[in-house]
Amino acid sequence: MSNPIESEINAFMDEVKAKNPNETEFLQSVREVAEITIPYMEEHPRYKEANILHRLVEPERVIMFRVPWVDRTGRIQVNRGYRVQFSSAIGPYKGGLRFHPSVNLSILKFLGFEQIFKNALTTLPLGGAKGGSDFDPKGKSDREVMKFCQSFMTELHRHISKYTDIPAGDIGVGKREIGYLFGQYKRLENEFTGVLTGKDLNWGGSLIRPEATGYGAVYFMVEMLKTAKDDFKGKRVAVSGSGNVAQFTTEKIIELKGKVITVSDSSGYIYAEDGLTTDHLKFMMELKNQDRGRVSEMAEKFSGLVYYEDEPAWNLPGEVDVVIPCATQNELGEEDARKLVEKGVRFVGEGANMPCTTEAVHLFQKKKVLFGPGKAVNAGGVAASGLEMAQNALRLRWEREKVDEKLLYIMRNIHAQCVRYGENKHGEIDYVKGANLAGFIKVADAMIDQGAV
Ligand code: NDP
Ligand code: 2IT
Repeated sequence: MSNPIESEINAFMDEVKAKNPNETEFLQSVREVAEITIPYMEEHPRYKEANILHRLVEPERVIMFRVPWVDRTGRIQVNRGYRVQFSSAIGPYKGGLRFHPSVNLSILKFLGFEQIFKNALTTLPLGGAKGGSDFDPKGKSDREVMKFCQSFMTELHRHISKYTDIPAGDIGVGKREIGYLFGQYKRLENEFTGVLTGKDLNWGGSLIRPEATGYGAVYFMVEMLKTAKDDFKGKRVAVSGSGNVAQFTTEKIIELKGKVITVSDSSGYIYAEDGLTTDHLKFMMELKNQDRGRVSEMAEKFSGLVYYEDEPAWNLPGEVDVVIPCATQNELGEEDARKLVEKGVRFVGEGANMPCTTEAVHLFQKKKVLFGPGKAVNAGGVAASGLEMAQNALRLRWEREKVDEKLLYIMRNIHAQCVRYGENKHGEIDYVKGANLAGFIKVADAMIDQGAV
């Protein structure tokens, strides 16, 4: 027989499942929040009386649209575009756009739902949203990407503004895509405003925004390691991915004298027994950002690097102290977690959104591995986006040091919130509980203040 709280969680999940059948990623992210907030609400009935959780899992608005565009051969292609405007309780909708063939409503709803709590943790006034398309920028020419972005924005522009909804990048959406999207918005609205973040420095971007998610993740992990009276020096760190988040996570760890022993892409992973050097990283950044190549080319260029085709980084040979998955959702499962525990991992931080499956998270926690969830660990990116919005509103640009200092302060504050709401009487920190509760309370209080809207 399950206890009454468990029954309540299961009954709630059954309801959400009935309304959102087949949305596995969305249901996974909702369950994590429900498991933590439903017991809390037993002791704080005002949230239950206001029916907060049922209201929160219903997006304020979902926009889904056709995106037709003409490819280089003259053929008319069509993709599906989305924007999930999840919650505006504490600020205008804010969150990235993802262009990847795997994009569907479930994935964008999970990302939008996560974004609500993440944005609340930053302490900035930002609501939660996510959007994107099943368009695949891989193998497309710059012109094709431009055509697609222009068509995407031709529909999206009527649903966003600097006061309503401020998109940014995510997987497959970087500086190039943000440029084309911004250009089309400006043309349609005849307005030069900070409606997107992640802009280039020349036209309204912020210093440190490109670095912010990776740097922020490492700033958070530094605080986590401190709770165990430890630091990054000499640590063997397994990173996955080789995109924006992986690149700047790697850069900061090298600066702190840690050893990044793996990076990857969807084709395989690179193993660096002695840790990646700044030369390796520079090559990887050019390879990924300009040439749009594959990590396998790193092993062709440098003799000390080994490439493993079709394998996740978690298969790495040798020992590991810290794991920071920075690629995509559910890339690290229970079996991977078990192997990593055997190899000695003590600290895990999600650079990506929900890269660890529920079972993997539970295993890490059972084995007393300190585990930081994405909504806390990777919040530095959206935090710097919030700082970009502030600079746009003030019509000025802050120095690199100033933005970096604010980012560090925000990440330390997020860590402190996790400790405040997640520490038990033995001094053990449950970061999943801490991050979810801290984010939930802020949003729930705002919803109560604003009434049934
Ligand atoms: P990029 O597009 O820059 O890089 C994505 C990386 O992940 C690439 O190495 C890519 O490999 C790999 N990847 C993507 N999809 C898959 C897949 N299905 N299987 C295996 N590997 C995959 O994206 P970002 O670095 O910006 O984003 C990475 C993660 O971080 C995402 O979860 C994103 O939501 C999250 N995030 C990003 C933030 C940001 O500011 N950019 C902020 C907070 C979180 P390949 O080249 O082979 O596709
Ligand atoms: O997942 C995320 O937090 C992002 N992709 C960044 C969102 C943003 O608005 O900067």
